Amino acid sequence: MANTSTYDASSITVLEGLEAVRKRPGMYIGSVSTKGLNHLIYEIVDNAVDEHLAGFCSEIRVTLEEDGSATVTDNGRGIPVGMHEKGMSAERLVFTTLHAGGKFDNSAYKTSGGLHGVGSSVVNALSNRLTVTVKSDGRIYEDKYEKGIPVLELADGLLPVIGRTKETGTTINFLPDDTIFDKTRFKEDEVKSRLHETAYLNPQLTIFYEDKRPENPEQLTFHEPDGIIGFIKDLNKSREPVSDVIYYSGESEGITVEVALQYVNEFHEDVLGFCNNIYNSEGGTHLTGFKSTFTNVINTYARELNILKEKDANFTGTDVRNGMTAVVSIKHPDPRFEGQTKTKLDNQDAAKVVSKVTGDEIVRYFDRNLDTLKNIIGCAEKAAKIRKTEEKAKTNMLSKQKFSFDSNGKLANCESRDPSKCEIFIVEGDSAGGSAKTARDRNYQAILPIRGKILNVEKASIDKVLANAEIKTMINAFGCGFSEGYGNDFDISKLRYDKIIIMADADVDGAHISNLLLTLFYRFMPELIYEGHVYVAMPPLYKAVPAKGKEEYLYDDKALERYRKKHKGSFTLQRYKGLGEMDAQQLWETTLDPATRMLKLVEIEDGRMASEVTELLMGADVPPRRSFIYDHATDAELDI
Ligand code: TSJ
Repeated sequence: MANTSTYDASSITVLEGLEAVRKRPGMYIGSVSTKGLNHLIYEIVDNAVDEHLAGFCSEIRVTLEEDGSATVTDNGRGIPVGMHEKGMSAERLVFTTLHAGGKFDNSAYKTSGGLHGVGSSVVNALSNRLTVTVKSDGRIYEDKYEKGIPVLELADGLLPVIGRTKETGTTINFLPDDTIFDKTRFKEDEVKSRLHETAYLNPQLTIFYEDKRPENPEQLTFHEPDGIIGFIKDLNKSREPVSDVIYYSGESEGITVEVALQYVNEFHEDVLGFCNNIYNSEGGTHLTGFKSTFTNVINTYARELNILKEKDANFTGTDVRNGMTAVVSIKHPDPRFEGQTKTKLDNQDAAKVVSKVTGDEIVRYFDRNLDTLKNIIGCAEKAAKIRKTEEKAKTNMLSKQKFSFDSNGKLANCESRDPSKCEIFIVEGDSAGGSAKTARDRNYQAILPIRGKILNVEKASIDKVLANAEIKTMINAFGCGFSEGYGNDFDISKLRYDKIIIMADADVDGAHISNLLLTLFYRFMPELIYEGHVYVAMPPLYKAVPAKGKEEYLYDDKALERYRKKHKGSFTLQRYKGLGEMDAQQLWETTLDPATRMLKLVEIEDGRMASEVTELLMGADVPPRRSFIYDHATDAELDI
């Protein structure tokens, strides 16, 4: 070895760190599904956003390359390439040590927003190859890694210079390790919506996105000078507004606060918290500060306006936020996080400051916009009325014993009582339900046919939801109860089926049914989704039977196109119009048999953008009436 320092103590720690990441990747990036894969890109991009926050970078480029790799470029100062302690360049430290932070953190903001924000070394460890290109001091430097290990031997720890330039910046190109990830194809829709969100949170930043992969080449620019106001408008674009977008900002104790909010005509709230541009999925002190002050302000006004009479109780926080979409974004010099996934902001001063800014600014706004205030109080009144009905309905129900177990409706249950082996198919339509009952393996597969369009739970109050026979049967069959804003009776440990599989046609109606069911689960049984129990079956569109060779199921028109290109000889093509038209044998092969079927695992993404992505699940062109679940449903995990 030319360089003896290769074997010193620091490189041993490096290898141990890499090994830990490769052994338990989920600990560092959440999962090895598509969600975890996309996370690699965000992990890298966040570094460039840091450089933007530090004031040195105005443009970021993200390219999904033809060879399956991703490239991220910024026009910042360039990662320092100079020699650091123990004969390692600063750049190598960034890419080989876990939690490389501190000295290389941009002083103003620590953005690492949780367990998963652990940085570039994790991406490096999980990549077959990774190339770093740094432009600084007139030179272009390059360094290369394979599975996290440096491939270049450096003389005196100095990076090779591969060219000259007047520009500065950093470029990372990496190819995810296919022995670690289930699938290594980045999902463009998620990447795009995350980048778009980053643009909303950083109104001075421009993000160029390019997909060079042959399936659907695309170039987009995300630049959102209206910031979180634009974010709110986008989140609400398929909802009916009840107010303008309200925006305020302020600063105190070195913490800056920005809030944008709007009311829409729906029975739910959507309040998102960000700290230093990182989404806090578990919320935290910034949100509690915002919520408590907002509730107090509205109650005070409601009494002043005599909408709440002396004898009336205050509106609850949930009442006040009925219909609210809000983004609370703060910048904090030293954020701390707690909670299961370390995404819950814990700084008490954040609550205080957000509360103060909200108190000052929202009162100023409402004093000048009385009509908006009255509309908002109207939303709270509606919510309070429903809450009171629900409370009554719930007490009644509890006394009547919530669900009788004889009323299992049309459920054809399975024989096994071992939940880890059992599956339940929720099947649209009686005829498909009938075939499914014949086709299934009754030992472990249960079938629950549902008819037509179930209730749209987004718009209905809980007593209506629970009066719906099909919903009742479902809740009853799953065995865990349900949860709602007022009290949580959901117990996932009682779940009777490991997999809950939605089975609907691959058309617009089917997509609608899936959407309604997912909305139901998301609202009343979200843990089912969070814990990875909910799937959507992907019935094939075609079966191709070649003159010789094996028949093949094709799941969409693109697959058919590929098949036509690949198979020169003659073949017959069978088209499935719907689940109802398949006989039991076909249904078994295409949709029920674990050996041949295709399932999509429904995941909730950290992303929360209502993007144009409504066709993710079914490939159908469905209007975006309620798109959040589809946005969150990542692509198929082939279940074989
Ligand atoms: F572009 C990118 F996303 F691929 C990317 C950019 C990926 C990674 C891992 C890092 C970066 C990056 C880092 N862009 N800019 C920087 N800046 C620094 O690391 C830097 C530069 C100069 C100084 C200084 O004090 O002079 C300090 C820092 C932290």
